[in-house]
Amino acid sequence: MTQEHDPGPSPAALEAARTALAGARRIVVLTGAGISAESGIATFRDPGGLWDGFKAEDLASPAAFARDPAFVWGWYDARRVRVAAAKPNPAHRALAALERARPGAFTLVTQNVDGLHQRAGSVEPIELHGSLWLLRCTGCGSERRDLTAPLTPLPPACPRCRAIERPGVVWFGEFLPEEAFLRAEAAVEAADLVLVVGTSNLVHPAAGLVVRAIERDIPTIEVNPEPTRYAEGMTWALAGKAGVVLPSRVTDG
Ligand code: BV8
Ligand code: ZN
Repeated sequence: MTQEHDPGPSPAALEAARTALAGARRIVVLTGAGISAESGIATFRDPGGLWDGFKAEDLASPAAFARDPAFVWGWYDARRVRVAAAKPNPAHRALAALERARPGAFTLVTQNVDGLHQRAGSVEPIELHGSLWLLRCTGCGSERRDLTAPLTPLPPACPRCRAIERPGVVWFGEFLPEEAFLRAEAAVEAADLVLVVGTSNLVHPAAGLVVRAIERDIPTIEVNPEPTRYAEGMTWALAGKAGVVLPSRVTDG
């Protein structure tokens, strides 16, 4: 595939990407924290990101939780409060509109745990890293959705066995939910176009889905203000904010 890298999303690249999207029959979209940035939700690795001042292992790991569940829960609860007060932005809405416009031709895979895709109208996106809104019991393993923010008491206690519950997210060193990851892999294998929005492509195995799309030599589009490590391999690396580029002409959402 030819590679078009534009200084900002040039009209030609936007138009070409939009035409490719319009003609695609099996679209896979992979999103990361950047798609929620314009909803005011800090990303992970941009300056001022969620993990500023902390190493990821300090917060998003089983060891950290075992060491100090209240500390780790404090961070997750603060994120729940911030996301509950946030709204989906035009990027989330553009993807939900594209999904409605292309029934059966569209799969959304997200690394995000904020649930903003669902609040924008996306139906059951594949959540590779779980959800802020899921609680899992450390005792009996039961899971429940809970939308209250802030949570009290913290850490929450399992309604069934009273053991403390953990956030229903995937921590570093933990396996991704197998069914979700297999579905995401299968979707990328069958895709005839992959759109990657707002991820630094640093976290595996999610980033491996992008590598696979590039290996398959199908049209690939990246939407990110900064070129990522895989920008060179993209058919179109559209430099811009998701909330500006996606609704504009890429998805005519
Ligand atoms: C595992 C949930 C098997 C919790 C998260 C292979 C190679 C290298 C490393 C590994 C590997 N295999 C495993 C590893 C280790 C590790 C890993 O990948 N580490 C990295 C850091 C090197 N992976 C794991 O541990 C995974 N598990 O592999 O299990 C195993 C099991 C046992 C023993 C060994 C192996 C589990 C990974 C999941 C971790 N959980 N989150 C929570 O959210 O608290 S990851 C976390 O990072 C989030 O889910 C987030 O989505 C994800 C990725 O970050 P991004 O979404 O990309 O966000 P980031 O801030 O990095 O980037 C934002 C981007 O947006 C930037 O590019 C920016 O330019 C852009 N942007 C900014 N504004 C905008 C924008 N874009 C568009 N518009 C804007 N306005
Ligand atoms: Zn329990």
